[in-house]
Amino acid sequence: MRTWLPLIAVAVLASAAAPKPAIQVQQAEVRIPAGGGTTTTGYMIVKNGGDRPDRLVAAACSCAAAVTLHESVNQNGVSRMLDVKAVDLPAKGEVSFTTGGLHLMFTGLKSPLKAGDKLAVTLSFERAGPVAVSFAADPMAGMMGMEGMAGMDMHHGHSPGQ
Ligand SMILES: [Cu+2]
Repeated sequence: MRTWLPLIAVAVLASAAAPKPAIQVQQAEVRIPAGGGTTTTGYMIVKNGGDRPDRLVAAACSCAAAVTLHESVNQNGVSRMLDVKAVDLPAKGEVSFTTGGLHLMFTGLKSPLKAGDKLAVTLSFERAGPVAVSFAADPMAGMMGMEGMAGMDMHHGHSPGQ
């Protein structure tokens, strides 16, 4: 009996390591810029259903020259945007990208957006790897949440960077 125990332990470890898709992205929207501008913002909710933390480290879209991770912060009453190197996703947790907080920054949009357009964005996660997400173009993107009416709101989840 005793000699079987190590084999059982190995079997349990192997099944626990089996991969499963952990990342889910919901309410992915990009705001249609006013006046045909070529810079805009994207919003979403990123859920990590996995047992281990992950990090969003990059975003890309063939629709734009660049997509970067940004966070709006309020410093001494002045709202400004900071580059974010990575966004931590706790195990079994979620992070919201909303107006006045974290967002994707699209620069150099290659064609004008209209309502109903879908942008194919690839999000890159440290652990989960690339995840393809369709962002819907909407003139009100990011404005439907609790903070939607307060563009200069004072509360934001955490300080930028590490
Ligand atoms: Cu920005």
